[in-house]
Amino acid sequence: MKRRSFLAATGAALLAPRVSFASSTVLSAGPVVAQILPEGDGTTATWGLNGSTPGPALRLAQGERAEITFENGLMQPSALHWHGIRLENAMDGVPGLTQDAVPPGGRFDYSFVPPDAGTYWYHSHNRSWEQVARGIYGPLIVEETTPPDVDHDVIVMVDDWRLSETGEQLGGYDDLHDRAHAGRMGNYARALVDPAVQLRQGERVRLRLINVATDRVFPVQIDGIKGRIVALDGMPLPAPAPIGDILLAPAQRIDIIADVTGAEQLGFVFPTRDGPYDLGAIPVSGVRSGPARGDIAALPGNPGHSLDLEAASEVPLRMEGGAMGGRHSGSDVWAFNGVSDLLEAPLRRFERGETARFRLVNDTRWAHGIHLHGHHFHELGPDGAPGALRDTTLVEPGASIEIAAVMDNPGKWLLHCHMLGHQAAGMRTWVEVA
Ligand SMILES: [Cu+2]
Repeated sequence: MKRRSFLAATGAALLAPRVSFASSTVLSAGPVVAQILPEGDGTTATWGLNGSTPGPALRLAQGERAEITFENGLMQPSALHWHGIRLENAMDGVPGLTQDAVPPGGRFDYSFVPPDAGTYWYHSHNRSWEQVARGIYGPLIVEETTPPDVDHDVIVMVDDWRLSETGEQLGGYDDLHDRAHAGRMGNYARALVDPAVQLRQGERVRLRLINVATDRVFPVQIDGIKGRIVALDGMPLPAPAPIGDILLAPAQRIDIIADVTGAEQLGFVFPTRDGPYDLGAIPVSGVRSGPARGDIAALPGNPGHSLDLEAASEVPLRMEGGAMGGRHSGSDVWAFNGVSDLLEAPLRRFERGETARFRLVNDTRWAHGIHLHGHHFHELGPDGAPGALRDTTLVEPGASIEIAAVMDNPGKWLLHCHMLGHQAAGMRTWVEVA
């Protein structure tokens, strides 16, 4: 971390995703110029969608088909993945597994029905460690049929970039040293919020936090609110939970519903070893009038996650390699169960509807955020009881965790580390559902 970049962060203008309420839309990837550093400190020539990075916020209706045409105006092949959506396999956007990469100048028509309401995101899944770092991503919101009673619904994307003093992207996307450690870290971080959002004290707000960074695990502290966590990775909690210490692995999301208590701002802070780092803030002015609202209720649940843990198939998944991990095989410094990258055969084939119990063992010195495509899984507690539903789980160095999923979505699904540098260096495999 460059101290000066940290100090320079205060008071930056926030980038905003524009909103597209659409069942049919075009996402066009290409070069963009972004104001990532504070206004006046230089712009960043990078990549984005429809002229900006992040790309537009897509708001879809639960259970209704969305048609999204992807146009690739980049100089390298690309494809879009709809992270956390339990969709048809052919629409999952994984080159080499579910589709061919879209060549420069090419297009691909995505069409899917999102079964679950919640907070998701879309991002490139080709050379993702570079394309996501450069800005090929955006928020994907699936609206509840009856949304919760809030005054504001605010998307908050946390990201980091590796920038020069004048805003140029510093590259190094393929750096093997970064990959063998925690991944490629930026030296400048922001919480991206639509700058048009204005809050009043006492208003109720829904915050949809999304970690869109390629490799960084973000602890986030939110000042000026009192509320509850209502969903993780898009999936509602059965009962709202205290906010506590928020930790977001790459690709994870947290939905919070809270009342604004700050008189001047709602602030996002990244606690670091060097002290608190200001990620940005939403201004607060004035006070809401009217009667106080009631307790924060749970969001309506999403359909179908009945585990059969008794009959579950056990799948060991041991994370291996990395710096100080004793495994070096060319550019493949990471592995699952001794194997780097995808083999011809899947790690495991499941009957449709079978419950799978993955035993994740992190035998490395680094944290990994493990993501299963096409399904959500329950994190199992130490007693084996199913906990929260997630699509990405953070496994700390030396830790073990069991996750269990109903493998009910037919097709070929990637299972990988969402530290995108780790994925690029071998930490990925796939499973198949008949
Ligand atoms: Cu990893």
